Amino acid sequence: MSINRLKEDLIELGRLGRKNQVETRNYEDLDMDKGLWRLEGNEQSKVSKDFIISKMKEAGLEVRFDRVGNIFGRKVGTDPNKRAVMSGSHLDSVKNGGQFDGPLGVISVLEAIRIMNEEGFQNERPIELSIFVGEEGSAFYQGLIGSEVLVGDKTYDEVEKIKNDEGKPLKEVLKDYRSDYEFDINSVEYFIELHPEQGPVLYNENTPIGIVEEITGITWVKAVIYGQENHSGTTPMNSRKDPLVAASDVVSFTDERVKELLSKKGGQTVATVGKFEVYPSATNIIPGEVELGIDIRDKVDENIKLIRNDIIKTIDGLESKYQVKTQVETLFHKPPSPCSKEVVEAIYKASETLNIQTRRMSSGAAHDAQNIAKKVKTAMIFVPSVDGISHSPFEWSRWEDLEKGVNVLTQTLKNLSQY
Ligand code: HGY
Ligand code: MN
Ligand code: MN
Ligand code: MN
Repeated sequence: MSINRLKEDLIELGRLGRKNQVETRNYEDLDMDKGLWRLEGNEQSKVSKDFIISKMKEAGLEVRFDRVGNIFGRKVGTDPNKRAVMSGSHLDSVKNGGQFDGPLGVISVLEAIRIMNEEGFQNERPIELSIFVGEEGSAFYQGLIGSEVLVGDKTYDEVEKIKNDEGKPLKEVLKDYRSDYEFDINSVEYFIELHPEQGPVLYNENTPIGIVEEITGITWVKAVIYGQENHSGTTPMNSRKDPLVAASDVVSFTDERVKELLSKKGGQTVATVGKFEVYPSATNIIPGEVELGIDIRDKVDENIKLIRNDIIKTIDGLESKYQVKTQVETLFHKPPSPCSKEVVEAIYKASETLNIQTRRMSSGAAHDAQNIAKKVKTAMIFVPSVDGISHSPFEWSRWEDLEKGVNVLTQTLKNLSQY
């Protein structure tokens, strides 16, 4: 396998995903201005999709788009009656994100297929490369929407209508990268996603490969707090309706409540107020409204619901405390998702064949794989994230780790395509 070809493709995708198209080849040349802004429908997203589609065609894949812009590339097998082995990830990034979260799981499958082509490997099952739309929720605010449609958690009709920040529906935003085709998940037997761990475990242990047995549960809550926009100089403190003071209660409550739960029960609950938008945001104006995006995760679904309900209660209590109005919406909820033992063992066997050290683990990040796992035997392969950093311009994985990841993925796909 040629790590250089994989490396060139990943670097080119990284270049296409940045605002000013700068190139980043090594960890040393990263800085805060070099994040990716590949949001569904923007220019970076379009040129990146064009790049990938041309590479998929070069590799001889039949490329198809479905109704919500998921992209599929099929390598036909010698036995078309057998259900496919699917592998893939997402291309979209978070705002100012890293260059491996998503694209690694796409380019790695492309590279595996190119290797099979060069070796003349005859896969019995079809091999399906999948690129899921809108995984990060950075353009359409709800995450994992492309893979949700494939397993029926949302319908094609619902997702086509989801609006972006400009109020445009997905169907319009992605009109050049969609068709009326609906993908049938029952045509798939196995699914694997190769992904950076996005946490510190593998890197700190210096273990090259993680085999994911379980993926975290996750819920996103959107809250808007409406106050009374007013003059900062002429409005006495006791007659204000300040949504920003009210919103700051939510931030400190979220942090304190999770730490209290952890001190009582231990575990790995996390909660983050990652989105905090003040309107109109000027030094001499008491804000009119504040929008919060709250992300809650745990391997235990009950804990997610407990924290979410307590946060919602706190938000409801703001109305009397600060004379503000509030609106709260749970955008989506995914329970913790176990992976398939059969696929976990298949990844382990492939790693043993290649004499590559592995460890089993759970995922703190959410993934399309947790949706697909509802209908298809699924597992994930992790590679180390340098310093455990992700969702940041400083996200990085070492090329020698990626080489091992792609080799394990290739061997696993070969094995599963012959079962
Ligand atoms: O948010 C996540 O965990 C994933 O990276 N979308
Ligand atoms: Mn991500
Ligand atoms: Mn990801
Ligand atoms: Mn993912």
